[in-house]
Amino acid sequence: MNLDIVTLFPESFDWFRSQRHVVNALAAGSTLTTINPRDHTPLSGRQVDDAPFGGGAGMVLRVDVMDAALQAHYSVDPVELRRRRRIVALSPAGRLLDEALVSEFAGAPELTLLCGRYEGFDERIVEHFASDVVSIGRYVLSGGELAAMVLADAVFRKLPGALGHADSSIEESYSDALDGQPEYPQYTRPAEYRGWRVPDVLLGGHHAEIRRWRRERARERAT
Ligand code: 6GU
Repeated sequence: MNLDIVTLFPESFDWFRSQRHVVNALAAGSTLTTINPRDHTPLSGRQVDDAPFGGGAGMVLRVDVMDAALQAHYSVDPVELRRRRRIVALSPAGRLLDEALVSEFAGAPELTLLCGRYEGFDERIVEHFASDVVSIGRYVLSGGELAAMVLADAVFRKLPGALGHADSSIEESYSDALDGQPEYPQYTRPAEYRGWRVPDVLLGGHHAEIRRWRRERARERAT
């Protein structure tokens, strides 16, 4: 996966880049590249945003600046670019991200995420440069960076090798339906805490019984 993120705050991805599953994915050949529109703006004073036409609070990321940034990085007209790769604009007004959409993105060889800031993007960025508009929930964040990290985290953990050997060896006991997440309750030591006991079946070592118990608990949770 070659993941590019267009952001005015590339340093906000430093922590994300250090996460183990991301480190593993990068070691296995994936890439994570940030592109800062400020480095490519045709405007003076490294300007990237402007006041909204019609008035209102906040600033809007300019379409000419996004055009220049994409053009500079990909050496192709962004209008053409979105026919060649998924260009995802992160916006609270977008399609809700779910596991199916994550899987779709994880299956793409290349992905570009556009982070808006301030009051968001000039709508022409979304209309003419983006192939998808995605939201991570019905609430408003102050920028697309956190949403991009949520999307990137969910995508990277699906890539082969991202979760490492230890995790893949226990994959069989995990549900396909939830993409590697156990849907049954998990417990660890201590076996009893403040009188709260771990279910006996999990302490017994009878693997067939444990499997059955987990299947039943998973079924309960699904309903
Ligand atoms: Cl993708 N962006 C912003 N700014 N806020 C959001 C969001 C995205 N998804 C939910 N809230």
